[in-house]
Amino acid sequence: MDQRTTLHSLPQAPREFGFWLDGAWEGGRPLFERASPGHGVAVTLTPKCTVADLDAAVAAARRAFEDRGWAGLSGAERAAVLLRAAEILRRRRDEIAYWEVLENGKPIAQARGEIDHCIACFEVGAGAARLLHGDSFNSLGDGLFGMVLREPVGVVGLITPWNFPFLILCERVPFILASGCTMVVKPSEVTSATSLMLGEVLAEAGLPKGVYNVVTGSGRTIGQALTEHPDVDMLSFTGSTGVGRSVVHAAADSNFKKLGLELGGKNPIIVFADADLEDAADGAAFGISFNTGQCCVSSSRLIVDRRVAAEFEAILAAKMKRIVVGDPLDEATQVGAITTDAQNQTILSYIDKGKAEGAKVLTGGAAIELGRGSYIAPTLFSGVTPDMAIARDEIFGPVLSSFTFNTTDEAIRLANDTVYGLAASVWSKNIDTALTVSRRVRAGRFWVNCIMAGGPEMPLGGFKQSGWGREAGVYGVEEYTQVKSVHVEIGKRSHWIK
Ligand code: TXE
Repeated sequence: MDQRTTLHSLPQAPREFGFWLDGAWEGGRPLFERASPGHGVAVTLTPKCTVADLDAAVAAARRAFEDRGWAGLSGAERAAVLLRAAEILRRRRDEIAYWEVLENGKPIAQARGEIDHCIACFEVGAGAARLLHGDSFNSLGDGLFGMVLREPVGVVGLITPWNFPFLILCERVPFILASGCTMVVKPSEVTSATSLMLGEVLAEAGLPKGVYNVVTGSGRTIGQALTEHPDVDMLSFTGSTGVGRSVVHAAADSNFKKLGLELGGKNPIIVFADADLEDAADGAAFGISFNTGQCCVSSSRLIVDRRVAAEFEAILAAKMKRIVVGDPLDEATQVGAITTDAQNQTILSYIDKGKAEGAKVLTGGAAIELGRGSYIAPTLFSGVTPDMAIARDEIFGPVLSSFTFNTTDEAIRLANDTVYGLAASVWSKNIDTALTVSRRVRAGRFWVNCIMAGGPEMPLGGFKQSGWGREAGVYGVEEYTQVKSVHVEIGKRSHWIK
């Protein structure tokens, strides 16, 4: 069997992983078996680590930070490691995409595209490592000179979710490394394989031992212990708003570690009558169906100009019906499986709630039976009112709720009528409308006549209850630094004691 065939069929037996500690694999722990959400077949076995394993990983990261073997390198030397990692990822792209698909259920073609994005993250991180700098104050008078230094914050804990296991990891790791920090990663227990594989990639790229460690296990044990750990200087958490809140409490109750949080979203897509309706409908269909709607930036609230609402919903429903839902290992699949049974139940229960609250299903509205795995048809609800559960809660599935507006002010008010502020999109050919809406809707990422566009140069993160801080790009590297003011007296001191 050639590699292409192998990477399009299920493995003969689940692949067993160790965890990644101080630059090497560690084994001998009880194992967690993960079944492919698209097929219901066991695909991986990953260790159920103990809190003692976590302590060992934090100690390794601490040692690697304090010995200056990474933080003490020049930006150019760190960049060289990151660029080598990008090259290795390019070589191992199809293999990493394959394991991502098996654990997550996303389509294989999409997964390969995501790995390409991850490679770009390492390249941008390399550039940022060389450009990271502080500031100076030449304005303090002839007797004093001020420098503002950026120093790596230290040991970082990184907790990631299951929806984009490798992409969310790579939107953080290269930037954490660029800053000179070391880290302990705790991936979601159901999608740990590719975070573990990155350990091998980084070792081959020449990253010193102990700089990148991965400890696998449940959120309640390993995740919680990482958030409470007194020797972790900063924690970056991506996941649900509820756990995000507990992370804030844990940080306060332990050592006030610095936090970066990327939490939920209920993101608006606003379509004006003067938009290219075909383009906007394609964007709306993509925005809610990509990754089965299991995206923090999914555009799940359609806010459409009343004058074109019926026409637009009809175009959109027709497009959503044509989305190819199917086996994640099939090249033609556009939307794969729902990643966990719990998430599948959550989405179906919201679809039931939407129907019970009186919203009208224009397309979808049910599970798709493919004989194995969990699949849900991209769903469009019309006639949604702002008080309905499907209008307010993050469903995290392919379920789009449609509202209408009469004026630009009303569109902005509806867009902001949420506790979240992660992303938003506006579709209009009028520059005044597009810019006014972009400036007044409170969201960390904004798209004008496009959706989910961009690259790792651009920062990402949320307003309001969608989180704290920014990841990626130069902003992302700065997030993992502390700022220090250095004051230098020039010449003879003016004495206090006369
Ligand atoms: O997330 P959790 P879940 C949202 C989405 C989804 C819901 C639940 O609405 O339906 O969250 O998903 C670790 N201390 N998002 O339950 O539990 C856990 O092991 C420390 C949005 O999977 O927040 C995993 O590694 N860590 C989101 C990570 O936290 C803990 C992406 C996320 O899991 C922990 C995912 C604890 N007490 C879900 N409990 C986005 N913004 O993209 C769990 N974890």
